[in-house]
Amino acid sequence: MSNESVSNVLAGFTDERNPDIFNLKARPKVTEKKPGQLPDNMIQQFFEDGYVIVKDFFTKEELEPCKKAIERFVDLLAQKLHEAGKIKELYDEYGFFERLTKIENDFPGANIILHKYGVLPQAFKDLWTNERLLNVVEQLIGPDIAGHPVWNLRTKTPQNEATTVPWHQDTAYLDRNSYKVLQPTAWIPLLDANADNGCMQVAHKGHKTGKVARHQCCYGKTWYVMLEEEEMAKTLDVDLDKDIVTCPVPYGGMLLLNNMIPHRSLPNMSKRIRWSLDLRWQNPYQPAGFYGMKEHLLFRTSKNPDHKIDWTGFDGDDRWAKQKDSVADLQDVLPNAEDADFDTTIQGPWMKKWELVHHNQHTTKLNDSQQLTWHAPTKA
Ligand SMILES: O=C(O)CCC(=O)C(=O)O
Repeated sequence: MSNESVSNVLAGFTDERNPDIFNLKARPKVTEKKPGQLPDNMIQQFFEDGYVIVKDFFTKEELEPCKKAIERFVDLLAQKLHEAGKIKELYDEYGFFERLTKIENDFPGANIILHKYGVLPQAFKDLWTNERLLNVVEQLIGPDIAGHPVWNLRTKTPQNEATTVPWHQDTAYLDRNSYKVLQPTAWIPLLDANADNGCMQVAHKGHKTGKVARHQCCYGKTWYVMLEEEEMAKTLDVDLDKDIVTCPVPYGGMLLLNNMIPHRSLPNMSKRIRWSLDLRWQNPYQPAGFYGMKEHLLFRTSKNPDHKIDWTGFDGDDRWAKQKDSVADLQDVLPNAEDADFDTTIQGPWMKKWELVHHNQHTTKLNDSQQLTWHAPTKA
């Protein structure tokens, strides 16, 4: 590799320090206490430690519609795979925590198709823009709030490498413009998440330097970037013996994460699917850092308390297809790739940003021009 291409690959690493943006100094002044808002010590913990676990935040009525929407997605996926002869049965006698695993046994990678489905049902929108939740986000970034284009449904089927996310800083997936922007995440499990079923771990205070460490791609047989523990210790001053914190989150709770904090998810060693959503926000007047592929969406503005969210553009903008197009010049098109509806690979610009140290089915298709989405069958 030439020196120039090496430096291009490593362009995401930065020695610049941006601690003020992510630490206590960034904390907005909130004068009026609003429903749902967290006590001061928890907001302080978010900035000081880089994360905070919030228990008992959501009601059953706020979370159950998300589970129902996911059940519907799984059903549509089962029908589609069954119609195509890819799975033996519909497995409709299995419930929310088991059915996708059964489907996955017949068609490995089914969970990936669902992960990248990219459709935001009303229930997810309602959760993302929940009044009380936005009141908390206001405590972190102030009264002007946009939804970040990167949101995820995690389809964490048991003992599956594809759903075990290695150490990373969220900024590693984005372009350098995001390095200057506080983009908090709410990680919301749809069951009691614990070490056995693959909850999250964080590196306590690992955001404090304000640096983005050198990541690599891709982890094992996945599309994920990865941050070596040695690099985390060297660049982000993480003490691997003391700073790693396991974060169980009960159903109804959430884990709030700073976008600079190194985190990972543990393997799911249980028999149930560990479903979760991760949703992000930021100031609407700052860049999303998503390579210009998709912009954020205004949720709240201090200029207009009656602002109505307009989802039209956001809904129509398929980020998974754009991610793939953005890296389409890297290799020749692969001939005879499988039906696009059942493509179980993922590509994205982060694969060009970091050094590619492992090649797998995701990286070899960096240039495949197939569509990324599968289309739900219309059902009477
Ligand atoms: O849910 C997971 O397993 C990983 C989530 C994650 O890494 C993230 O939200 O950045």
